Amino acid sequence: MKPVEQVWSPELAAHYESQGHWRGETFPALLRRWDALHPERIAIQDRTSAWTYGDLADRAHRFAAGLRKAGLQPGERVLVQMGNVPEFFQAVFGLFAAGLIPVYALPAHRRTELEHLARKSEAVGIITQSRIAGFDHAGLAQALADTIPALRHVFVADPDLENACAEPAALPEDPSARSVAFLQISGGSTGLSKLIPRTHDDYIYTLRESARICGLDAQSVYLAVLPVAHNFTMSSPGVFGTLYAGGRVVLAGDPRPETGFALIREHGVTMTALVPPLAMKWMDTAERIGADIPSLQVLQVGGAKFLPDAARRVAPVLGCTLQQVFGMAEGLVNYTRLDDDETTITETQGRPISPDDEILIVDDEDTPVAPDEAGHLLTRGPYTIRAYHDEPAANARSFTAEGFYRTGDIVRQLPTGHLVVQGRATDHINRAGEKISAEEIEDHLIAHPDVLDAVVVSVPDAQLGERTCAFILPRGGALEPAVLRRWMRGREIAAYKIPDEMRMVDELGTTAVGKISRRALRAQLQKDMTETEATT
Ligand code: OOB
Repeated sequence: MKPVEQVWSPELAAHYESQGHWRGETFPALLRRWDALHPERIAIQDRTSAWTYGDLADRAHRFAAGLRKAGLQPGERVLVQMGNVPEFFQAVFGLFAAGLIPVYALPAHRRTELEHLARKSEAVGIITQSRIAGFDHAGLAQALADTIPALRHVFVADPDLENACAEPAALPEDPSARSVAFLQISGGSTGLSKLIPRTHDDYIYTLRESARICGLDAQSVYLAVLPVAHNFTMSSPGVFGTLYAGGRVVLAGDPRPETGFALIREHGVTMTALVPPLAMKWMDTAERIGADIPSLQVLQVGGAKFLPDAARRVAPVLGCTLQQVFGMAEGLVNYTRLDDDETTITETQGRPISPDDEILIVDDEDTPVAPDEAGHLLTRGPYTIRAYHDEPAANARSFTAEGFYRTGDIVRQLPTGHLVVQGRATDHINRAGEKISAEEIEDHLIAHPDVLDAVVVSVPDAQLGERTCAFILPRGGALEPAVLRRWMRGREIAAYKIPDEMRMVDELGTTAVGKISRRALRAQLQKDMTETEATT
């Protein structure tokens, strides 16, 4: 099995340590500390259950003992595909306590994505629920285990994880804080998702600082609306940051505004986080039927660009402070600060967490642009990865020789350090915060026997921010979009990846599409589509 690791240069690592960013804390140690300090306090709640920090520790440790008893060994990887349920935390902290490495899949993922993640991480097991939003996840997990010999263990958390627990037993020693705690997944602009190894030291640093920047303390109540496995909901400050601060996490079963408003009222929620399309839906509903959510102090919006006009509505309509969050699973997270002036809050995407986040804004030749000019955002710092797991080619493309991560985002920086996101240089579609690789979808379309070629682009969309449009060059004869839609469903991919629009064309501008010309072609089609949109 390939080791997972994340290595910074010795000089930078020493610096991050000397600055007190990396403090040698680990997730299993955090759980024991919370249990020792405030076992009676409520940690996690949903519609039907409320777990104290003591309950969480007890359940996680018994699950860890069960994992050990089942024969799983420290350092092995386990996929976790769960919705916003308390058992997610039992699963993940149980894995940490047993020295295992969670790989976070999203609930929307289907066989194709899971199989890729399982193979790439060499996972030995999967933890899932029997159903999420009506889909048979237990069946899928079993089918995966039947096809991938290394994937030997299937744990289904229904009605709970008790069947997989054992009496507390000796657990392995805590891992090094420099070791990898888990694997997040990249939105991915080329092909399939890549695995992002995050260490205990680097991730816990973001929790500590995010909780401080966002004003969290033991009185804070955070409502998780977006999937908890996503980096935004997990750590900015998200569910883990809230637990780090000793606060309470409330889990929403669905993202509807009615559900959210009811949970905020019922539990006295002080903070929640949404992607822009959801934030707009919540504001529209609040204007229509009222929200009555006086406890809500901060609404975070991130994952995709929140336009200033919409941002300006948050405070008057929802009666809370807006915080914009511009982050990435690879590391760098920017926040507008709660005491920034209104223009900064509504017109920028915030500034970095750390004084040691290095920001470079460069032109196509990697030369720094003039101050306030837009360019490619490159970054390096105490919690931004230096490499994806087992991706030599992508690593060579995505990181500079000095270890800066090429984010693919086009930004400009104000004299205050705040960043304004202007757009994106890489070929992914940001559909309501879900990132879709154009190339991945093209590959699925081109696999159809009647498709000669396909190019996928994003189109501005009032609701979603961006939607996906596929230009299809059929091999000959008529090809119905409905046929291709069925084909795409048959590929067993996340539903959000199926193109919103399919346009059959007689030509795609150039036929012998190599990598370079395909990019040019995408750019051209993108431009044509955007101009058509603007005039209709
Ligand atoms: C978050 O993480 P990912 O990994 O799903 O996506 C990262 C990409 C960024 O590179 C950028 O293209 C886009 O999502 N993005 C934004 C944005 N926040 C993310 N674009 C414009 N404005 C924003 N506010 O999406 C993520 C991770 C942690 C915290 C927040 C978001």
